Amino acid sequence: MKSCEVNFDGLVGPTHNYGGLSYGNVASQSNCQQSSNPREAALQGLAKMKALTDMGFTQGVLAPQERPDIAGLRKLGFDGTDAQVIERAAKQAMPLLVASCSASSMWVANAATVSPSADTADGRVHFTAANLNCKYHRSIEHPTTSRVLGSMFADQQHFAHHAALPAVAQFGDEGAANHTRFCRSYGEAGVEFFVFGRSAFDTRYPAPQKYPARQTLEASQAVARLHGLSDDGVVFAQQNPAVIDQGVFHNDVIAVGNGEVLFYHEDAFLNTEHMLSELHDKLGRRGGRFQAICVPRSEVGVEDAVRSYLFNSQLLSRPDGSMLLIVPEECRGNERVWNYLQRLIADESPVREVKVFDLKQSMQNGGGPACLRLRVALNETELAAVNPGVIMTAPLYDTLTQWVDKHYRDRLSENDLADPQLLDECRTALDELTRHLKLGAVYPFQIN
Ligand code: SUG
Repeated sequence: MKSCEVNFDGLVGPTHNYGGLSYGNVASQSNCQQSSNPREAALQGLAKMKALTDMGFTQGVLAPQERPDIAGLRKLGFDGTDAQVIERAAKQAMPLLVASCSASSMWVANAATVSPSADTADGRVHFTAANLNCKYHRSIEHPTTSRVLGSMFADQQHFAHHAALPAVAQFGDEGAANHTRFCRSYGEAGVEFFVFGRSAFDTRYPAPQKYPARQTLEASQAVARLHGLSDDGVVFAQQNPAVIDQGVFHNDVIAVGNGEVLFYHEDAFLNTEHMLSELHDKLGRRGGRFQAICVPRSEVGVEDAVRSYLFNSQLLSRPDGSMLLIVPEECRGNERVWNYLQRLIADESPVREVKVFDLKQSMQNGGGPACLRLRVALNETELAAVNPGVIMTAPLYDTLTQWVDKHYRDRLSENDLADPQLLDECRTALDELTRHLKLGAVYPFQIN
């Protein structure tokens, strides 16, 4: 049966802003309190989705979340009407209001970890929502994420959903941003590659000194167990703590994999040789030929990789077996990175083409092309079971761009977050969106 990988991109929400909320994420910190343009952000994301659809890839859309998160603010002791909750939070604890307004659910590589049916014991596609418990503004995403994913992948015969892991730092889980899958073809059993930043219980693993390691080994192991993956179908590897301290807060900032190929930076991992040989052997036992493309630090330093987001690219397989790399505009703006990319496609590498996208609004918060998408490998039957309302088409693209033009502001700064009108605008927009995407009631304001 035919299988493919579908990219579900996060639609940027109406409250997209620069809150400086992510310690350890260089872009988020350095753009703190700049004014944002939510409309442009959403349109940039939609343009990428449309371009991939036009290239023949199956593309989906993942809905944004209700912000400000009034229910969350109430749990923190702010009461009264919804407008009073916002007003009181703005007066007493502005950082909490800012965190409650974040549109961070757009980075859906962090929404969940997904294992395709070819890898799992019960032959279903498994999803575990990520607890994102390293940062408050991200830890509030998973309940709605679970409802949205449940509505998109509702058929229990094909899809299994697991709740987020326990919400403690020891099980810090950032979803697919620290997970890659290698396979000969999407429908065949593959090798799932889990990359963690530290161990919560085993002191033999080193940890970064400056910035947090968000993903733990124990969280990755729990996800692999929940999904029913076999030992010979998984590899666990540790991220190099030194690069976390240079701003590599997720593995997808320093490596990307697809098919039989791992594209990574020389400094990305610890014990790299051992890891590569394990990937080679395990994929080999599944009939695949593992290929590693290592970018040497002499050609691209970690700092250039973090600034340009070279590795936060989408590596996509084309029907002729060659690969396409989707990179952000910032790669073209960095001479060393751009020269490297020209050499890469001129070489005998599987990557034959590079396409550049302007995602500046998201990039300024540390989210590149790969952060904006959640990959789900599906066979034909499973694809047919996905809620068709979320699959990108030319008419849906038109509907969504008009919807953005109608509801989104083109400028948002911190003061605007205290405006109760913003909550009404967000709810009105999302209510309409659930009808466009045929999601049903998924938001707190629709349920309570
Ligand atoms: O979690 N930025 C996100 C960026 C996530 C990128 N995702 C992947 N690498 N897969 C984060 O750090 C910044 C929000 C702000 O500062 O307003 C933020 O949450």
